[in-house]
Order: sequence, then C-alpha cells, then structure tokens
Amino acid sequence: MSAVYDHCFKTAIRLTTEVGKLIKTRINSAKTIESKSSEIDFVTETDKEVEKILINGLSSEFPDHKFVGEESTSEGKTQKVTLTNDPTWVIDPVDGTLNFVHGFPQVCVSIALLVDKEPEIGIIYNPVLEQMFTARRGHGAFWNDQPIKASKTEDMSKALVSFEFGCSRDPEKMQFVRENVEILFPKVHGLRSLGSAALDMAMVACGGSDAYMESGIHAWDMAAGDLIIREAGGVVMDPAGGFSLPCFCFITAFRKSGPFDVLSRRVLCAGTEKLARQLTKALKQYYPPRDDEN
Ligand code: LIP
Repeated sequence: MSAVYDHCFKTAIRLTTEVGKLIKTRINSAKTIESKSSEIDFVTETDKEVEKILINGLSSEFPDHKFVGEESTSEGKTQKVTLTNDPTWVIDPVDGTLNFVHGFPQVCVSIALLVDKEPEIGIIYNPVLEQMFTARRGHGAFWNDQPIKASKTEDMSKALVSFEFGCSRDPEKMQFVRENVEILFPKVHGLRSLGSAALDMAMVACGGSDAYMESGIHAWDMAAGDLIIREAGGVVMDPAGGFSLPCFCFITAFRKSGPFDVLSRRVLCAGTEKLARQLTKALKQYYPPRDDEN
C-alpha cells in the first residue's frame, strides 16, 4: 500500500505546487467575486479553477478515487457531503478566500486523502509565503521537508491561541464568537486569527501557536490539518471533548469511538491534551448543521 500512497502523495504535491503558482500570481490582481452562504463567504474564479485543476489531475491518475471539494459542493443543489470508505480527496482549493480577495497573504491549498474515512495524506500549502506542510499517516509531519512538532504548552495562561470569527452572519454564531473571545482574551497569552482554518491548524502542528478552535467550518478546511497535527504529536478533538491520539497503528479503533468528526464542522486542536481539555471546559459551544446534513 505504501507504494500506492507514495504515488498519491507525489501527484498531490506536484498538482498543489502547480496551482500554488496560479494563486501566487493572482493574489494581488483584480478578482471576480461571488458570495455563497453569506455576503462575506466569497468564491473567486481562482477557487473554481484551482479546484478543477486538482480534481482533473488527481482523477486522471486515480480514476477510482472520489472527491469532496469546497466549490463543487457549493455549486451543487445541496451542500450535503457524502463521505464513503472509498479513497476520497477532500479539497479546499483556496482556504482563506477572504484573505485572497484582499491580498492578505495567509492563503493556502488544503488537500487530504481519506481512506476508510481516515486521513492517509495531508497537505497544506501557502504559495505566497512558500510554506508547504505535509504529513502521511505514521510518517511524521513536515514544514518544507523539515520535521515539525506541536508545542508542549499545557496551561491556557501561557498559550497563544488562534480563533476564527468565521464568515457567518447568523446571530447565534456571532454571539458564540463574541462570548468565546471574551472568555479567552483575559486568560491566554494572546489570541490570533489568520483567516484560514488550515493555516491555523498548520501553526498548531509546528508549535507556532498552542491551540486553535473553530465551529462552523467544513471538512475541506480541517481534513489535512487533522492529520498534520496528529503526526506532529498534537491532539485534535471536538470542542466539547474527546480526542484522537497521535497516529499509532491502532488509531482507527480510537478514531471510530473518538468524538472528532471531520463532518461535524467543529474542531479544537492543541499541542497537548491538557491544554485542549482546559479549553473544552472554558469555551461556549456552537453546533452548526453537519456537512452530511442538508
Ligand atoms: C474559511 C475558513 C476560516 C473560516 C471561514 C471560512 P474558505 O474557509 O478557513 O477559518 O473562519 O469561515 O470557512 O471559505 O476561505 O475556504
């Protein structure tokens, strides 16, 4: 199986690098912008083009593989995601689209290969800052080919935490964001918001931040980051609790009973379980409709 995943990994890296050039060239140009779920949930022609290049490139190498792509999902009549046990590429062509629209350089391509609903490959690539984060299950996590480790911080009072405001204008969601900022702000070293869930997760994986949480994102925002963080020794869990251990061979058994669920639209990740547990106790919860619901 390893040779098959080698081929998958190399192909995904080649395509990610190729579309990265397009994103980098266009970040400071005028864009054609459309809105999706809210007036600030944007999609540009580049998001759509990048997703097409990735899906065409991967499906020509792996004709039996399935795809869950941000833009193909939102272009369909329903936003419902169907995830089977088949090898499935979960793709966010431009994570941080609002940043991309403004020319703020925190943008990335996020790609994960899930097999039996478990991540085998995770790639997060910021082409503007030339940051390539990668992981393969059981092989560790890397930033531009250098091994990375999540932080060892165990206490909220010493943690740099990233937290997103999101692009929903739903009053309940906005209230949840306000309350959590009020809770966290006086208790942590600092709060950060990169505007890209995948890059927030990459920062937890490399120890640049100690934790990140968000509710209201989608499978394509967090599938790659989930693996990269766990391979870097961090924990990924549902914001209300439950966790997935770093990748040992028996991980599948834990993940099946573990509450982190890539379709739940909710994630909390941290360098250590102790910090993650503290955060789950402190934070308010928000439960958006799942990705596999209408
Ligand atoms: C974005 C996420 C970000 C979240 C936004 C949005 P997009 O993804 O990465 O963390 O706060 O609501 O979902 O739309 O740029 O791919």
